Amino acid sequence: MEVQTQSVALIGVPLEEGSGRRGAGMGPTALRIAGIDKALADLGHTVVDTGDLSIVPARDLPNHPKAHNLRVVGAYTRALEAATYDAAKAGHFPLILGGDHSLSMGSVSGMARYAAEMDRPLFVLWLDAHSDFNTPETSPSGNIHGMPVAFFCGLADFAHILPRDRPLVDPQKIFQVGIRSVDASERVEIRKHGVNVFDMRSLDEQGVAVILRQILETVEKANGLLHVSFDVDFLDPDFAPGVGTTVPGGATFREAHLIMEMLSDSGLVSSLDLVELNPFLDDRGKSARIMVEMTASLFGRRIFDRPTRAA
Ligand code: B3U
Ligand code: MN
Ligand code: MN
Repeated sequence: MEVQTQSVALIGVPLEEGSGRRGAGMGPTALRIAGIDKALADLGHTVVDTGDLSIVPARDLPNHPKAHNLRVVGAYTRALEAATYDAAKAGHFPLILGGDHSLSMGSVSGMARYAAEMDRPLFVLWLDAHSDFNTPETSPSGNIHGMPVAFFCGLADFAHILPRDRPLVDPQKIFQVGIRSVDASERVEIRKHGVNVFDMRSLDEQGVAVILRQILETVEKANGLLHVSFDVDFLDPDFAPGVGTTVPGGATFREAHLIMEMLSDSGLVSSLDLVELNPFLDDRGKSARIMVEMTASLFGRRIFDRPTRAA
C-alpha cells in the first residue's frame, strides 16, 4: 500500500506545569533529537516545524486551589487550541510534541472547532494508563494533566479558559485504550457519561486488533475525524521508563506497534499528541526513540506491505 504523503505541522508544547513534577517540558526537544522530523521526511511527508509555543501566564484566570498552575496551563490551552485549529485549517496534520497531558485541552479543543466547521464528528482515541477524567472537585492531586478529558467534554469548572460556545467532545465518541489506573470518582463519571473504555483486561482478553477494528469501523461509519492522544505511560515502563507516572502492566511494543499500523491503514487519523515524555527520567533516550518509532508506523512505515482487505 502506498503511503499517503501529508504535510505535517510539528507544534512543540514545552508544558510541565500540569503535572506534579518537572521534566516533561523537555519533551519536545527530546523528540526532535530522537529524529521525529527525519522519520517523517524519510517516508515522503513534508514536515513543517513551527517551533515551540511560548506563553505568558493568563492573568485573567484565578489561582485555582484545586487546579495547580491554572494560569500557565490555561495560557498554553489557548495558544495550542489556536495553533492546532490553524494548522488543520491550512491543510496540515497537527502533530503536537508534548509536554504533559494537560496540553490536550488545547489540541483536542482546536480539532473540535475544526471538525465542527467541517460538519464532521470528532472522535478521540486516548492511549493511556489513566483516564484523565478528573475535575478539580474530584482530583486527588490537583494536577491538571489528570483532567483534560473532562475539560474537553465541558465538565471542568475552569471551562471558561476557552470561549463558552466552543464545540465540545461527546464523551461517547471517546475511546480509551490501555487504562489501568482509575480513581474511584473517575470510574463513576466515566460510566455516567458513557466514555468507551477498553481497559488492560479487555486488551488481554480480546487483543488489540479486535478492539481497534471496532473503533475504526465506528469512526468510518460516522465519517468522523480521529484525534489520537498518546501518553507514554500507555506503554509498559520496562521499555518506556521516561515518564513521571509509570504504571506496571502496560502495552507491549508489539501491541502499540500494531495499533499504529492499523491506524495508518485506516487513513482516519487527523491529528496526534505525543505526551508525558520526561527526558529527565528516561534511559539514554530510549523512550523518546520508541515514541518516534511509533509515530513513523502511524505515518506509514511498514515491515512489509499487506494486501488491502478487499483484495
Ligand atoms: N488520576 C491521578 C493520577 C494521574 C492522572 N494522570 C496522570 N496521573 N499522569 C490524578 O492525579 O488525577
Ligand atoms: Mn494521560
Ligand atoms: Mn497517563
